[in-house]
Amino acid sequence: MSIQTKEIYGSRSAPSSSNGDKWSESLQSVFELVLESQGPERTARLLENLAEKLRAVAQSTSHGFNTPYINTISPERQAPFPGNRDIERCIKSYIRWNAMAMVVKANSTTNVGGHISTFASAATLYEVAFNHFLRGRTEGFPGDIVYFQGHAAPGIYARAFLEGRISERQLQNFRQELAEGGGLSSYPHPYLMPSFWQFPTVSMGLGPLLSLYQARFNRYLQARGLVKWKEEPKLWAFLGDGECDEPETLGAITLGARENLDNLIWVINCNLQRLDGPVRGNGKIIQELESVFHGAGWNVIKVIWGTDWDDLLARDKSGLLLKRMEEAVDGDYQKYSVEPGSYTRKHFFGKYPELLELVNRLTDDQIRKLLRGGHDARKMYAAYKTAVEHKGQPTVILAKTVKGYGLGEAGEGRNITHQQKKLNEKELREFRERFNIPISDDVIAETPFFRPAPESPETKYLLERRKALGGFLPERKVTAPPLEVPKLDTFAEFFRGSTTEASTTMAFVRLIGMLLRHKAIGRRIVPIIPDEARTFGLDALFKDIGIYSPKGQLYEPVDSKSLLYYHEAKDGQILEEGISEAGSISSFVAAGTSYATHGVAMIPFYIYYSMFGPQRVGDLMWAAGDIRAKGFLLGATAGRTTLNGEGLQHQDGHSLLHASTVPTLLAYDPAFAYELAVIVADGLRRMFAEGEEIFYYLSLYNENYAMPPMPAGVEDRILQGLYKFKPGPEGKKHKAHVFGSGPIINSALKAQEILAGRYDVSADVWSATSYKLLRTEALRCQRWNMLHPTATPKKSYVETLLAKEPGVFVAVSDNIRAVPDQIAPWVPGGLMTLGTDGFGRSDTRARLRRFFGIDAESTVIATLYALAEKRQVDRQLVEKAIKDLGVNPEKVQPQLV
Ligand SMILES: Cc1ncc(C[n+]2csc(CCOP(=O)(O)OP(=O)(O)O)c2C)c(N)n1
Ligand SMILES: [Mg+2]
Repeated sequence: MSIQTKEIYGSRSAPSSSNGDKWSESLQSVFELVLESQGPERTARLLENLAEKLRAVAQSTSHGFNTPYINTISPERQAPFPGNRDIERCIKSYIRWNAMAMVVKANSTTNVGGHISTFASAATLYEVAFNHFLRGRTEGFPGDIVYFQGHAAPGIYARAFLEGRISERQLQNFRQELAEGGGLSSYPHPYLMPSFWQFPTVSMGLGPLLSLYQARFNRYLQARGLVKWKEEPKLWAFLGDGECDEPETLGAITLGARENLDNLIWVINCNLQRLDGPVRGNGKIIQELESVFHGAGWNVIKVIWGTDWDDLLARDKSGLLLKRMEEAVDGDYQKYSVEPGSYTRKHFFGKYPELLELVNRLTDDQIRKLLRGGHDARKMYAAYKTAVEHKGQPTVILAKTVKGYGLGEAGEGRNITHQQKKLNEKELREFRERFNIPISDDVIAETPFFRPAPESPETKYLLERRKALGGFLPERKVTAPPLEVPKLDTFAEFFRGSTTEASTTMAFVRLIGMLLRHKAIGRRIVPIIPDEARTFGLDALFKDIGIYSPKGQLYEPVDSKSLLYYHEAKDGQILEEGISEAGSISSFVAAGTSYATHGVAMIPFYIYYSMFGPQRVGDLMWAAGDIRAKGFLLGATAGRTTLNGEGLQHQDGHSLLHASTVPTLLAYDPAFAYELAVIVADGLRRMFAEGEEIFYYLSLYNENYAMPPMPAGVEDRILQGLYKFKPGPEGKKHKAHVFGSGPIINSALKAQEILAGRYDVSADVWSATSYKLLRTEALRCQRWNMLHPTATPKKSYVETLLAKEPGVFVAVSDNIRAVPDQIAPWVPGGLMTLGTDGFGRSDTRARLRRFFGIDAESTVIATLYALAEKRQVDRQLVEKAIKDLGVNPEKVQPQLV
């Protein structure tokens, strides 16, 4: 109820202060009387009843978290616009034209698509920010961080073209990246344009979520003393109103208020439309978002009406104009943007005769041109200025615009506008006229680009503004110096092995403990955990390095007397994200790109339940690839049977396959502590010493077994994905090879004994650490051979390794068969694979492994069957083994359709 009461009344209908004081005093004394005689609960009820009655007569009254449907900043409080409006309008018009032209041009000869209407509605939002607020990187200042709305990319390119940073050729090749001379990516993709784009945004919802965690990560870096900036950079995220339907957009906004992220500004372009039609035709998206953000503790600035409306509102003494503004729904407002002014006069103002009077001095054309706030540079400037100065909360600016603004008949405000990619000649002429673009009739049909001369006032102004603000944006620069990563011998203890049983998760806990103590990189490690530190045995870190909290620890933790108490600290190193995998991976992205964003390399280790990895947040992992994030993803409690009691929704046997689909992600499935250490050590070297922009996925398991010492000389092979771990005995009649991964290598080792002891088969056991890497290397060779058919063919690592190995090949792991199947085409004589296809269920490991057919006995049967298929043993032998080993041939099949 109390939200911004002053603003609610603005300067128009507020009672005069002396009268107001009298009324206030009288109400206060009545209130005190009631409170005293009736008690607080009854008083509250009475007041609520009265408020209800008030709402019934005055719709403008604030209720819940909403304020009236007018600008938050009243004209008196509006900061004056400091720029040259005429020049800025000119620049903006040229950018509008080029942004439209690049899409139209590209689609005149191709079908590559593109968007015109998103930027058309957002041009003022961007231009005011570019000319007055967004700061580039300078000495001692990393630059503001800006998330550009993906579909507005043409506008950002068009500006870079005017700035002279993008050539005409590139503009011409928008969405034709493989064309001669190179082209421009459809949307912001740092992977594709690594010196331009910094943050991928186009998968709706990811940009806002990433920006929240990035804002918090900026604070973390400062709190830990890893950066010292002259000023704190701001984070700006430009979003669509439709984008706010994504749970990722709004799902984490309380973080912003909880951690007082006043470095964060979201600008939501409320053009009232998404792709198919209105965002909230029957309601008001701005009001809906206002209440959500207010409720979440954000500072909300609504920019609904342009300057032309100030006078109308000021003259409306009856409050009817506001009433009418609140009555009309977004579907109506969309219609007003499409229809002529006469329609708005009749249907909007015409509802109340007093309102008709209010606009009787305006022509229909003037009514049609009454600007919405998001198209008015003065209103946007004031909103931005208030936002950057606001303390203690993040700010969201809700700016009302028209989708496809300026397209006229070709799409302005129309439901089809999002998909509009072509303009006919008449429409092009209208566009040119409306925005005053100096392009003559004879060439207009070709939609030529327009760039004012370098010495023109527009170019000078534009460049001078960027210079004053520190340089161009967006721009991605990698300046972080390489880190002194630990040498391989640092990990010697892992190479010696141990007879004490341990899991690879436990090995990882030891490993990260060691890295955290490492002189050169210890402080750069960022452990990220979604509420599972205790599950993985990482709670020991709480006390040692602390959990980051901007408030420190305001309470005495219940376990303060214990050794491993829950320790929050202002300079804590752990990011404990609570139960949010999406938030955690966002932190991973922020930390993993710090080398580019801030010039300070950080090393994130994000450890989580592997089931809630790519399956849950795969799109964010894909974005982590696009943004060139570095670091380690650790899918712990992996394995559909190794995590045995948790059942169907927890038991993961397919993340490695998901992970294999991300091009820059190296996916490993280590079996032993030494493999883990070799992979992590090499990852550190490649990413942080050599500067490779890749990241790692490692499965970690919770099954304990003795960790063997590392065989000599296998380091490179561990990294390449496959090596012989334990050869089978000599002097047997038959030969086989079993590839094992993770803890299931123990099935392979036990099968090796049974095969030798009972069936006269010598089986070599191999450790398969990465089917993905084996496959991609083989694919590279295959492609080269195909395209160089007469040259000496290249042989892949896996072919070379297996070429001289006689016998059959079997692979067994705790993953679905498609994981090892990845290398089948290159295995001599084919690969027989065993795996955990189907839903998991709760039971003992032994029973589950029998059920899925990945235990030692099942591996023996599969090996004998593979030999029988090659006619090397009798089929009867397989049948005998099935009986001998007590495997029920009619056992239930995991359901597969
Ligand atoms: C996750 C995801 N789902 C769907 C899309 C397809 N899509 C692209 S733009 C768009 C509509 C966007 O509307 P809005 O956020 O209001 O942006 P506007 O163009 O109106 O500014 C949709 C559905 C997408 N890019 N990402
Ligand atoms: Mg929209």
